[in-house]
Amino acid sequence: MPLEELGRRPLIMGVLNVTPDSFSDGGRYVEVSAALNRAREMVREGVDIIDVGGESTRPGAEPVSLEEEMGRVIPVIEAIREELGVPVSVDTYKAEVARAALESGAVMVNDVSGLRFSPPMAQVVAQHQAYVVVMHMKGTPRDMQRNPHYEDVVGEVLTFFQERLEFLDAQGVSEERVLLDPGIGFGKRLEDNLTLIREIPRFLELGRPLLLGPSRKSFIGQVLGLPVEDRLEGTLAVVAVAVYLGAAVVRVHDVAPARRVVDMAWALKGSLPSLTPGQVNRMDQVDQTNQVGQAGRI
Ligand code: HH2
Repeated sequence: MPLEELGRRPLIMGVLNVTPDSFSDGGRYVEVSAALNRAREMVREGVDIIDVGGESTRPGAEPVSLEEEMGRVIPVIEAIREELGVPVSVDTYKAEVARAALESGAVMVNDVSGLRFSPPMAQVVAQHQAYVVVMHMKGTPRDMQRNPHYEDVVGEVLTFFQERLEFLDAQGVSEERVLLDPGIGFGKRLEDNLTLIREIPRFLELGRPLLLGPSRKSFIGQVLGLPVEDRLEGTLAVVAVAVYLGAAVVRVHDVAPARRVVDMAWALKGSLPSLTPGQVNRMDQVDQTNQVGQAGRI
Protein backbone atom coordinates (compact mmCIF):
# COMPACT_ATOMS: atom_id res chain seq x y z
CA MET A 1 0.00 0.00 0.00
CA PRO A 2 1.94 3.07 -1.25
CA LEU A 3 0.47 5.45 1.34
CA GLU A 4 2.35 3.63 4.07
CA GLU A 5 5.46 4.73 2.22
CA LEU A 6 4.45 8.39 2.40
CA GLY A 7 7.50 10.36 3.42
CA ARG A 8 9.84 7.39 2.88
CA ARG A 9 9.99 7.64 -0.91
CA PRO A 10 8.43 10.25 -3.22
CA LEU A 11 4.97 9.30 -4.41
CA ILE A 12 3.16 10.22 -7.62
CA MET A 13 -0.42 11.43 -7.43
CA GLY A 14 -2.01 11.06 -10.88
CA VAL A 15 -4.63 13.63 -11.88
CA LEU A 16 -7.98 12.30 -13.10
CA ASN A 17 -10.38 15.16 -13.77
CA VAL A 18 -13.92 13.96 -14.45
CA THR A 19 -14.88 17.43 -15.65
CA PRO A 20 -15.82 19.03 -18.96
CA ASP A 21 -13.71 22.13 -18.32
CA SER A 22 -10.42 21.41 -16.50
CA PHE A 23 -7.62 23.49 -17.93
CA SER A 24 -5.61 20.70 -19.49
CA ASP A 25 -7.56 17.41 -19.47
CA GLY A 26 -11.13 18.76 -19.38
CA GLY A 27 -13.68 16.66 -21.30
CA ARG A 28 -11.43 13.63 -21.80
CA TYR A 29 -12.59 11.46 -18.89
CA VAL A 30 -16.23 12.44 -18.36
CA GLU A 31 -17.52 8.92 -19.11
CA VAL A 32 -16.86 6.40 -16.33
CA SER A 33 -15.36 3.95 -18.85
CA ALA A 34 -12.91 6.56 -20.17
CA ALA A 35 -11.93 7.54 -16.63
CA LEU A 36 -11.41 3.91 -15.65
CA ASN A 37 -9.28 3.32 -18.74
CA ARG A 38 -7.08 6.26 -17.83
CA ALA A 39 -6.84 4.97 -14.24
CA ARG A 40 -5.73 1.54 -15.54
CA GLU A 41 -3.15 3.24 -17.71
CA MET A 42 -1.85 5.31 -14.78
CA VAL A 43 -1.44 2.15 -12.69
CA ARG A 44 0.63 0.58 -15.48
CA GLU A 45 2.68 3.79 -15.59
CA GLY A 46 3.56 3.56 -11.89
CA VAL A 47 1.09 5.87 -10.14
CA ASP A 48 0.87 5.71 -6.32
CA ILE A 49 -2.39 7.62 -5.70
CA ILE A 50 -5.14 8.66 -8.13
CA ASP A 51 -6.72 12.05 -7.45
CA VAL A 52 -10.30 12.15 -8.77
CA GLY A 53 -11.79 15.62 -9.24
CA GLY A 54 -15.29 16.67 -10.34
CA GLU A 55 -14.96 20.46 -10.38
CA SER A 56 -12.34 22.56 -12.12
CA THR A 57 -10.51 25.04 -9.88
CA ARG A 58 -8.78 26.88 -12.70
CA PRO A 59 -8.89 30.70 -12.35
CA GLY A 60 -12.41 31.96 -13.04
CA ALA A 61 -13.98 28.47 -13.11
CA GLU A 62 -17.72 28.25 -12.41
CA PRO A 63 -18.62 26.23 -9.30
CA VAL A 64 -20.72 23.10 -9.90
CA SER A 65 -23.59 21.84 -7.73
CA LEU A 66 -23.13 19.20 -5.07
CA GLU A 67 -25.27 16.69 -7.00
CA GLU A 68 -23.37 17.30 -10.22
CA GLU A 69 -19.98 16.85 -8.56
CA MET A 70 -21.04 13.69 -6.71
CA GLY A 71 -22.54 12.23 -9.89
CA ARG A 72 -19.21 12.74 -11.62
CA VAL A 73 -16.75 11.44 -9.02
CA ILE A 74 -18.49 8.70 -7.00
CA PRO A 75 -19.02 6.13 -9.82
CA VAL A 76 -15.41 6.61 -10.90
CA ILE A 77 -14.05 6.17 -7.36
CA GLU A 78 -16.15 3.02 -6.92
CA ALA A 79 -14.99 1.58 -10.23
CA ILE A 80 -11.33 2.26 -9.45
CA ARG A 81 -11.59 0.77 -5.96
CA GLU A 82 -13.36 -2.33 -7.25
CA GLU A 83 -10.98 -3.07 -10.07
CA LEU A 84 -7.62 -1.56 -9.26
CA GLY A 85 -7.05 -1.35 -5.53
CA VAL A 86 -4.84 1.75 -5.96
CA PRO A 87 -5.36 4.40 -3.25
CA VAL A 88 -7.82 7.10 -4.32
CA SER A 89 -7.91 10.72 -3.27
CA VAL A 90 -10.89 12.99 -3.90
CA ASP A 91 -10.17 16.54 -5.06
CA THR A 92 -13.00 18.50 -3.44
CA TYR A 93 -13.61 21.30 -0.96
CA LYS A 94 -17.17 20.15 -0.25
CA ALA A 95 -17.62 18.07 2.92
CA GLU A 96 -20.60 16.16 1.48
CA VAL A 97 -18.65 15.09 -1.58
CA ALA A 98 -15.69 14.10 0.63
CA ARG A 99 -17.94 12.03 2.90
CA ALA A 100 -19.52 10.14 0.00
CA ALA A 101 -16.10 9.59 -1.57
CA LEU A 102 -14.60 8.22 1.66
CA GLU A 103 -17.61 5.92 2.05
CA SER A 104 -17.00 4.72 -1.52
CA GLY A 105 -13.41 3.77 -0.76
CA ALA A 106 -11.31 6.95 -1.15
CA VAL A 107 -8.61 7.26 1.52
CA MET A 108 -7.55 10.88 1.06
CA VAL A 109 -9.27 14.26 0.72
CA ASN A 110 -7.44 16.84 -1.37
CA ASP A 111 -8.97 20.18 -0.36
CA VAL A 112 -7.68 23.16 -2.35
CA SER A 113 -9.34 25.51 0.15
CA GLY A 114 -7.26 24.14 3.04
CA LEU A 115 -10.54 23.14 4.75
CA ARG A 116 -11.79 26.74 4.78
CA PHE A 117 -14.80 26.55 2.45
CA SER A 118 -16.92 23.82 4.02
CA PRO A 119 -17.07 23.87 7.85
CA PRO A 120 -17.89 20.15 8.39
CA MET A 121 -14.87 19.03 6.32
CA ALA A 122 -12.49 18.57 9.28
CA GLN A 123 -15.07 16.42 11.09
CA VAL A 124 -15.57 14.25 8.02
CA VAL A 125 -11.82 13.73 7.69
CA ALA A 126 -11.48 12.98 11.43
CA GLN A 127 -14.38 10.49 11.44
CA HIS A 128 -12.91 8.51 8.55
CA GLN A 129 -9.30 8.85 9.73
CA ALA A 130 -8.57 9.90 6.17
CA TYR A 131 -5.41 11.49 4.84
CA VAL A 132 -5.92 15.14 3.99
CA VAL A 133 -4.08 17.59 1.76
CA VAL A 134 -4.21 21.14 3.12
CA MET A 135 -3.52 23.48 0.21
CA HIS A 136 -2.86 27.19 0.39
CA MET A 137 -4.94 29.43 -1.85
CA LYS A 138 -5.25 33.20 -1.68
CA GLY A 139 -8.95 33.98 -2.15
CA THR A 140 -11.24 31.72 -4.18
CA PRO A 141 -10.80 30.18 -7.64
CA ARG A 142 -12.99 32.98 -8.99
CA ASP A 143 -10.84 35.86 -7.75
CA MET A 144 -7.46 34.37 -6.81
CA GLN A 145 -5.55 35.57 -9.87
CA ARG A 146 -6.84 39.17 -9.61
CA ASN A 147 -3.68 40.99 -8.55
CA PRO A 148 -2.33 38.62 -5.90
CA HIS A 149 0.29 40.30 -3.72
CA TYR A 150 2.54 39.11 -0.91
CA GLU A 151 5.11 40.90 1.29
CA ASP A 152 6.68 37.52 2.08
CA VAL A 153 5.06 34.64 0.26
CA VAL A 154 6.90 31.86 2.13
CA GLY A 155 6.17 33.45 5.52
CA GLU A 156 2.49 33.87 4.66
CA VAL A 157 2.10 30.26 3.52
CA LEU A 158 4.01 28.98 6.58
CA THR A 159 1.74 30.96 8.91
CA PHE A 160 -1.31 29.56 7.11
CA PHE A 161 0.00 25.98 7.50
CA GLN A 162 0.71 26.49 11.21
CA GLU A 163 -2.77 27.89 11.82
CA ARG A 164 -4.38 25.03 9.86
CA LEU A 165 -2.39 22.37 11.74
CA GLU A 166 -3.61 23.81 15.04
CA PHE A 167 -7.19 23.96 13.74
CA LEU A 168 -7.08 20.36 12.52
CA ASP A 169 -5.58 19.16 15.78
CA ALA A 170 -8.43 20.84 17.68
CA GLN A 171 -10.92 19.11 15.34
CA GLY A 172 -9.46 15.69 16.10
CA VAL A 173 -7.58 15.16 12.84
CA SER A 174 -4.34 13.33 13.59
CA GLU A 175 -1.30 15.31 12.46
CA GLU A 176 0.07 12.06 11.01
CA ARG A 177 -2.63 12.22 8.35
CA VAL A 178 -1.95 15.76 7.13
CA LEU A 179 -0.04 16.74 3.98
CA LEU A 180 0.76 20.36 3.17
CA ASP A 181 0.70 21.99 -0.28
CA PRO A 182 1.76 25.59 -1.08
CA GLY A 183 -0.79 25.71 -3.93
CA ILE A 184 1.16 26.48 -7.08
CA GLY A 185 -0.91 28.83 -9.27
CA PHE A 186 -3.58 29.50 -6.66
CA GLY A 187 -3.40 33.26 -6.11
CA LYS A 188 0.32 33.45 -6.97
CA ARG A 189 2.40 35.49 -9.39
CA LEU A 190 5.21 33.91 -11.42
CA GLU A 191 7.84 34.97 -8.88
CA ASP A 192 5.71 33.63 -6.00
CA ASN A 193 5.43 30.20 -7.64
CA LEU A 194 9.18 30.05 -8.30
CA THR A 195 10.00 31.15 -4.75
CA LEU A 196 7.65 28.59 -3.19
CA ILE A 197 9.32 25.78 -5.15
CA ARG A 198 12.85 27.01 -4.38
CA GLU A 199 12.01 27.28 -0.68
CA ILE A 200 10.49 23.80 -0.26
CA PRO A 201 13.00 22.95 2.53
CA ARG A 202 11.48 25.66 4.74
CA PHE A 203 8.07 23.98 4.64
CA LEU A 204 9.59 20.67 5.67
CA GLU A 205 10.46 22.23 9.04
CA LEU A 206 6.80 21.80 9.97
CA GLY A 207 7.40 18.05 9.98
CA ARG A 208 4.63 17.12 7.53
CA PRO A 209 4.98 15.66 4.01
CA LEU A 210 4.84 18.28 1.27
CA LEU A 211 2.77 17.85 -1.90
CA LEU A 212 3.41 19.95 -5.01
CA GLY A 213 1.10 20.35 -8.02
CA PRO A 214 3.02 22.08 -10.82
CA SER A 215 1.63 20.02 -13.71
CA ARG A 216 1.24 21.97 -16.98
CA LYS A 217 0.47 25.18 -15.06
CA SER A 218 0.71 28.66 -16.47
CA PHE A 219 3.87 29.66 -14.57
CA ILE A 220 5.65 27.10 -16.78
CA GLY A 221 4.00 28.69 -19.81
CA GLN A 222 5.21 32.09 -18.60
CA VAL A 223 8.83 30.95 -18.23
CA LEU A 224 9.00 28.99 -21.49
CA GLY A 225 6.46 30.90 -23.58
CA LEU A 226 4.56 27.69 -24.30
CA PRO A 227 0.87 26.68 -24.39
CA VAL A 228 -0.58 24.09 -22.04
CA GLU A 229 -0.02 21.15 -24.40
CA ASP A 230 3.72 21.85 -24.56
CA ARG A 231 4.53 22.04 -20.86
CA LEU A 232 5.68 18.47 -20.20
CA GLU A 233 9.40 19.18 -19.98
CA GLY A 234 8.82 22.25 -17.83
CA THR A 235 6.65 20.17 -15.52
CA LEU A 236 9.30 17.46 -15.30
CA ALA A 237 12.01 20.00 -14.46
CA VAL A 238 9.91 21.19 -11.52
CA VAL A 239 9.19 17.59 -10.48
CA ALA A 240 12.92 16.77 -10.40
CA VAL A 241 13.79 19.84 -8.37
CA ALA A 242 10.86 19.34 -6.00
CA VAL A 243 11.80 15.74 -5.25
CA TYR A 244 15.44 16.71 -4.82
CA LEU A 245 14.43 19.41 -2.35
CA GLY A 246 12.29 16.99 -0.37
CA ALA A 247 8.71 16.99 -1.73
CA ALA A 248 6.93 13.80 -0.65
CA VAL A 249 4.23 13.75 -3.36
CA VAL A 250 4.01 15.30 -6.82
CA ARG A 251 0.60 15.73 -8.46
CA VAL A 252 0.91 15.27 -12.23
CA HIS A 253 -1.08 14.47 -15.36
CA ASP A 254 1.80 12.70 -17.14
CA VAL A 255 2.50 9.76 -14.87
CA ALA A 256 4.87 7.68 -17.04
CA PRO A 257 7.56 10.35 -17.60
CA ALA A 258 7.13 11.68 -14.07
CA ARG A 259 7.78 8.19 -12.64
CA ARG A 260 11.17 8.07 -14.36
CA VAL A 261 12.07 11.59 -13.35
CA VAL A 262 10.99 11.07 -9.73
CA ASP A 263 12.97 7.84 -9.39
CA MET A 264 16.06 9.40 -10.98
CA ALA A 265 15.91 12.51 -8.82
CA TRP A 266 15.43 10.31 -5.76
CA ALA A 267 18.47 8.21 -6.72
CA LEU A 268 20.55 11.38 -7.09
CA LYS A 269 19.44 12.42 -3.65
CA GLY A 270 20.98 9.23 -2.34
CA SER A 271 18.05 6.85 -2.06
CA LEU A 272 17.94 4.42 -4.97
CA PRO A 273 14.37 3.26 -5.63
CA SER A 274 14.04 -0.47 -5.12
CA LEU A 275 13.20 -2.19 -8.39
CA THR A 276 10.21 -4.48 -8.52
CA PRO A 277 10.82 -7.89 -10.13
CA GLY A 278 8.86 -6.67 -13.16
CA GLN A 279 11.16 -3.74 -13.62
CA VAL A 280 14.27 -5.93 -13.29
CA ASN A 281 12.86 -8.24 -15.99
CA ARG A 282 12.18 -5.32 -18.28
CA MET A 283 15.74 -4.07 -17.79
CA ASP A 284 17.10 -7.52 -18.70
CA GLN A 285 14.97 -7.54 -21.85
CA VAL A 286 16.27 -4.11 -22.82
CA ASP A 287 19.83 -5.30 -22.27
CA GLN A 288 19.25 -8.39 -24.41
CA THR A 289 17.75 -6.39 -27.27
CA ASN A 290 20.72 -4.10 -27.13
CA GLN A 291 22.98 -7.16 -26.95
CA VAL A 292 24.55 -5.78 -23.85
CA GLY A 293 24.94 -8.18 -20.94
CA GLN A 294 24.67 -7.52 -17.21
CA ALA A 295 28.24 -6.28 -17.06
CA GLY A 296 27.76 -4.01 -20.03
CA ARG A 297 25.05 -1.86 -18.47
CA ILE A 298 25.94 1.76 -18.63
N1 HH2 B 1 -3.99 21.98 -8.69
C1 HH2 B 1 -5.15 21.80 -9.34
C2 HH2 B 1 -6.20 21.06 -8.75
N2 HH2 B 1 -6.04 20.50 -7.55
N3 HH2 B 1 -4.70 20.06 -5.65
C3 HH2 B 1 -3.56 20.22 -4.98
N4 HH2 B 1 -3.40 19.67 -3.78
N5 HH2 B 1 -2.52 20.95 -5.49
C4 HH2 B 1 -2.61 21.55 -6.70
O1 HH2 B 1 -1.64 22.23 -7.11
C5 HH2 B 1 -3.81 21.41 -7.46
C6 HH2 B 1 -4.86 20.64 -6.88
C7 HH2 B 1 -5.36 22.42 -10.69
O2 HH2 B 1 -5.00 21.53 -11.70
P1 HH2 B 1 -5.96 20.58 -12.53
O3 HH2 B 1 -6.66 19.58 -11.65
O4 HH2 B 1 -5.19 19.98 -13.63
O5 HH2 B 1 -7.00 21.56 -13.21
P2 HH2 B 1 -8.50 21.98 -12.89
O6 HH2 B 1 -8.52 22.62 -11.56
O7 HH2 B 1 -8.82 22.94 -14.01
O8 HH2 B 1 -9.35 20.75 -12.92
